[in-house]
Amino acid sequence: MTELAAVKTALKTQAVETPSWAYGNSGTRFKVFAQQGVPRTPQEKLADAAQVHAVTGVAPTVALHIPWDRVDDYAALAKFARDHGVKLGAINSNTFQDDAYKLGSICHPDAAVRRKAVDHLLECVDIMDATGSRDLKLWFADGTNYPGQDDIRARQDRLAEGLTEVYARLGEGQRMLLEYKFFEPAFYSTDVPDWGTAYAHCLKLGEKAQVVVDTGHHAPGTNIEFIVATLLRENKLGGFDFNSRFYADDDLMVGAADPFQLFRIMHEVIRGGGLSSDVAFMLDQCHNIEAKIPAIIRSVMNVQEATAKALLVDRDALATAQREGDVLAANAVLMDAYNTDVRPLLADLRQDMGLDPDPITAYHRSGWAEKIVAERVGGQQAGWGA
Ligand code: PSV
Ligand code: MN
Ligand code: MN
Repeated sequence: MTELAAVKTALKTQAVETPSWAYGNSGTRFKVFAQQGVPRTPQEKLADAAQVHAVTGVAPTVALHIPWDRVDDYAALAKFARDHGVKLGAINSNTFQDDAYKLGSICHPDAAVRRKAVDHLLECVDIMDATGSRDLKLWFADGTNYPGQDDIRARQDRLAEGLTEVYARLGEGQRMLLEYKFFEPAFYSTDVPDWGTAYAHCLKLGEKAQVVVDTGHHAPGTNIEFIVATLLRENKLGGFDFNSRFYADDDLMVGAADPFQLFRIMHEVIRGGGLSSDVAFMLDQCHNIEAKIPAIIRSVMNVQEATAKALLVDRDALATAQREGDVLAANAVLMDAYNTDVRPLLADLRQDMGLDPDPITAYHRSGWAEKIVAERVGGQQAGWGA
């Protein structure tokens, strides 16, 4: 196999999961700009996600968020997805939108609130059983706003206790993915603020507990690829929530703010096991001012471009330069790959897969955007920015 053929083969195995909430209306705490044609039901979100998969060929699963995507029959929803050519992916829990969670959820000082939160997480595992989903994705908004507000060490004990109960409920082949975020909505202390805290909990819990790296959840200047390399080395990287940020948790299209960072991350993924490992490539984005489906298509393409460039790194030349201590040559090997225009390669790949080489144009040509504007009135808010 030629080198390019090998790169294409690898790219065909990549799967990018899109989030149901990215299809709905979203905004900031200042304003939600409603768009026409956005989905009103989980089924309509899946139908939109199916369009993204239809034109990219690499977005076969959709993450759900409970209760935003609550339905009576999850097995039926999974069948609906399959009938539309996609599958249900990670189940995202929500322990942040109820009044009861003002002082936290799983770390709350009151045992009754902790019970409510853990029961919700257990319900999410029930849903996974019905949908056939592998991953339970946990992000906790828990933390404190003022020094002394609560005992930050006791909160870690409560976190461990709750996670242990949920971990015990996981079935064969199911995983718990623990996401960290350094601040917000809590401003003084956050209960899972960084990869070290997430890693420590996952390590104690066992093999089925893995860390999720949301690319928007770090302080400016953080070397995210180092975290990725370390977690992969420890076999503890469960997946990514991809998005990009200029300032904080902006949830912009992945690769928009810093495509070079995305390349460096993908380089470490390839270095650490490649695309066939159990790392879930998920998007976690909100499209506040741009059209949603094209933005998600663009995001999937951005992930593919960064991946293609990472696959093009001349690993032998890099290893030689590194061994010889040739700093400039080593850096040049990486930059050569990064500076390669991989768009023709990806266009070829899509043609090989029986797709239009240009997914965005193909989507616009499909007439889907006009159809949903005509058919859907009163679209749903994703849950954010109310
Ligand atoms: C909040 O920061 C957040 O963006 C987390 O990244 C979660 O993954 C997501 O919401 C969905 O709950
Ligand atoms: Mn996230
Ligand atoms: Mn986030």
